[in-house]
Amino acid sequence: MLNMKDSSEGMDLKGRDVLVLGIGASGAAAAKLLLQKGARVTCSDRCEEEDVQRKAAFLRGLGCRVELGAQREDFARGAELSVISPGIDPSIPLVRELAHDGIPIISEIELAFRFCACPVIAVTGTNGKTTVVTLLEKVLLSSGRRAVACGNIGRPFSEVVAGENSPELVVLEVSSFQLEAIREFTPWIGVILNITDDHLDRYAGLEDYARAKAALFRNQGSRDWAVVRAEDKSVWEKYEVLGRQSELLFSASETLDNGACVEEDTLLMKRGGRREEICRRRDVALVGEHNIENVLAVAAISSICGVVPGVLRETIRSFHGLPHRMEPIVTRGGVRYINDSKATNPGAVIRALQSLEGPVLLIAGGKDKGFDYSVLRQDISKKVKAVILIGEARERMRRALDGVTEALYAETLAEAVGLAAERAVPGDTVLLSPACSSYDMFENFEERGEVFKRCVWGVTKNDTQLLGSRNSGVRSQNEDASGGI
Ligand code: UMA
Repeated sequence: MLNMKDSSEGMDLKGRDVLVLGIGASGAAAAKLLLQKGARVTCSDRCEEEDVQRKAAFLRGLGCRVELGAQREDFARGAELSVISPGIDPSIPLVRELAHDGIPIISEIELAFRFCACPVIAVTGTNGKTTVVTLLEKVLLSSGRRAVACGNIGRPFSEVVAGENSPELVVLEVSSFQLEAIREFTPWIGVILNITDDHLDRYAGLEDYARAKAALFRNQGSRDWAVVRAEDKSVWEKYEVLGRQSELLFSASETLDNGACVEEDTLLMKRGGRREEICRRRDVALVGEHNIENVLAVAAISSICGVVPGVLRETIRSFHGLPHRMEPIVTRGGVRYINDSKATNPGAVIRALQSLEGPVLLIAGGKDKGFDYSVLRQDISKKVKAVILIGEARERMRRALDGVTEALYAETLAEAVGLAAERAVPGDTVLLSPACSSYDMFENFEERGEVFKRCVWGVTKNDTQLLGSRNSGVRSQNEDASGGI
């Protein structure tokens, strides 16, 4: 068995038997990195579908042993180390068996970190991670740093580490799943943007989910930095992960003596008695108040990295954001259509609603992750004229929102857009912001957003081309479990 204590500074994996669980993006990248380091790699994936078969054949070609199908508890025999994909729940029998046998289980980001030659800036939080990571990468590149964005954003960290061109800085988007199996992973700058309910299908509650996120700061020492939202500082203090590193705060609502904040309509960076103007509110090209927070977080990190304010300001001015995140589609007949398909939890919907002026027709629903949707009542009662509900969660959502606003059901996203368009008058906004993941009706949130856009551009509610790939009904739990989380 691999002694994890003696194995920092790279880990000597030559000739070691390593088990990789899951051969999705992160598992496949981990397997390649392990092979590069001389390990004997066995991969296991429970799925036997065609695209997984293809991936398995490719990995076999590289020299891995790959088993598809039932992940039997005895499968792990002989493994000295195992690398777990983020989408695999650690409570499955195979993983429990590994733990029982004392075989170290590490996440793919832990493996990559052991071989990463440059400092890591790791960004987590319930919402805004991808926006912050993307904007930060742009800021750093504009200031002449060889920075690379990777991680939960899509490109696995292991792929970057195994690549030929070593970056100067890694900007890593990190999910709570990836943090569950870290050991020595230590970001130079750790950032937690915010925390609200999410992934309740994996965690017992907010407490459990927050504990997983807090692990980001666990190994940090005096040379490292924790960047947190001022309003959340007490949340992280509870987990005793702050204090050893330096801290920098950001806040869109509090004036800070040290940190990134807003005074009147100016975004400011205050550090060590110095006060620098970042930009005016109107310079921020991103839509919504929550994006002011995201920009402030980027400003705080940039300041630690020594980026000059001019570069930061120009990048903020020219960054219009990412698809499917409060993405304006069109204004037609005085009605704005906004695609916020990435809003897969209630916190994201609250942020979306708070950032909009005027009446909203809200399209929500999808795969039910077990949220308490009544947290939406207050903002919905203030802004939403009607909520059009789709997908598996619609019945529970309707009950949670009972009496707050008009609630309608639609069988398909196209029908939902049609119903919203019929009710909208000039000045209204039709907003897709589902509070749910998409897997009951679509491949992923991107496909849901694309279908929404096509509906908005061309909609007629009877157009069957616009119904979404799996829109013939709600998939069963089991079927859903085979893809994504
Ligand atoms: N699998 C098993 N056994 C199981 C469960 C799954 O073998 O019990 C297999 C599946 O059959 C599949 C593989 O594991 O072949 C999938 O692994 P995965 O779900 O970990 O997905 P990856 O393709 O490796 O992608 C992961 C992240 N996915 C998840 O965390 C669910 C990607 O984030 C990330 O971009 C990628 O690694 C690279 O780092 C996606 C995501 O949805 C975007 N993240 C969640 C989010 O943002 O909310 C956390």
